[in-house]
Amino acid sequence: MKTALITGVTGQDGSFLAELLLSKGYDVHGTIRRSSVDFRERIAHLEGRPHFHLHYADMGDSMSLCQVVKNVVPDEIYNLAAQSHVQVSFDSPEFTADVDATGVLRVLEAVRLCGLEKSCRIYQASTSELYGKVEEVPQNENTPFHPYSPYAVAKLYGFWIVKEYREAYNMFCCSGILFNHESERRGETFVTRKITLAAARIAQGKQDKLYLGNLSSLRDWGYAKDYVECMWKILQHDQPEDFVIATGVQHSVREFCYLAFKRAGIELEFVGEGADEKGIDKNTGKILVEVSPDFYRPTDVVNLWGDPTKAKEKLGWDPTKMTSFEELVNLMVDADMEKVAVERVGDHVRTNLAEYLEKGIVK
Ligand code: NAP
Ligand code: G4F
Repeated sequence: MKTALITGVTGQDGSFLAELLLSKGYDVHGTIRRSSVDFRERIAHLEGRPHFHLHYADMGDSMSLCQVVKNVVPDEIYNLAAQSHVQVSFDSPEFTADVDATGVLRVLEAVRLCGLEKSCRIYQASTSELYGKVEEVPQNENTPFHPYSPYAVAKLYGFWIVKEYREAYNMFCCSGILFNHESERRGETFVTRKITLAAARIAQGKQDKLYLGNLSSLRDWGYAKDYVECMWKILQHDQPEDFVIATGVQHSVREFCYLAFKRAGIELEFVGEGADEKGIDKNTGKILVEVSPDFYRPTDVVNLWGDPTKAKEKLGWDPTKMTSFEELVNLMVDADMEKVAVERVGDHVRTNLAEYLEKGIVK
């Protein structure tokens, strides 16, 4: 039985990866942070299961990381923990650097200090945000990086320190340069989930309007459950190498929005341009989507499009066999329609969140 350690197991990807590794017969250990709220929504169904264990550790705390690596003695580490929100990284740049850049170094050093550098394979959750202000489309492993946010700059350090430890110490450590991947478990302030939740709430009369930022931004969106399989494959490969994982297909935020509302039973028509653009309900003429500059970023990455040829050739990644864009939108909307249906009007946490999202108080 192999032993895996997942940092960030409570996150979207961590929860799917834990399920995958358990299904493959791994002993799975995950790190969690102390929180005043004990309910860990995405992994609640796994807690208490045999071969699933949780440990306290923080990416900002070397000692906690060393301790967990020493106690678990993992064969594989999946370093997923991060402050993962690009817009938040402009508000908390130092925290983001500490967790997303120095945190990676702390994990690598913990492995070395525990004497596991020959036996433990490490996956680093790298990102298409490294391409940032893109220098070519589509982007592959040879495309130059041009990070365009504090998040991306921090992740760039993570990418290079992993490469450095691979070359300097011959460690099996690799980066997956993953393009955006979403799911029904996606954090509620990422654009896709914000849209699917709002579409569900508006369709059910629980929200009036959705405010978004740049509707023309382009992303290569896939399904998170498909992508965690690639994380595992990267560590099973015979050589430690970095891989781009993407679908190879690009869509705009506007397109995502159109399809999500359609699935919720509302056909939108977009009129106007830039900050004046609006999404209007074709049936009622009501304005349901508006642009709010509150959601513009100081620098925005607007043209991500991945070329996963290397992963196709070496890992057998076949995006045509994976969840399509339309299927992804539909499964997210369907899950949120169910979730919203049982939201109580008197549930003040939920109600406030919807209101805050709508007014742009929370991004
Ligand atoms: P996510 O849902 O935001 O999960 C992030 C995880 O990191 C959570 O478990 C979070 O714990 C944990 N974390 C944050 N700060 C921490 C700290 N100081 N110490 C310990 N744990 C901490 O992110 P995701 O979408 O699953 O993404 C997983 C990884 O892939 C991230 O590194 C992200 O940057 C990267 N990535 C994501 C995508 C994507 O499209 N999803 C694409 C490329 C790369 P709490 O639950 O306690 O907050
Ligand atoms: O959903 P987003 O916040 O994701 P973003 O910035 O692409 O980052 C995600 O994917 C990265 C991989 O490329 C990960 F590394 C990262 O951890 C994270 O998972 O924004 C997508 C696009 C942006 O261009 C943003 O400007 O949507 C645009 N957008 C338009 N309106 C909005 C909004 N984004 C958010 N979050 N909220 C809006 O209202």
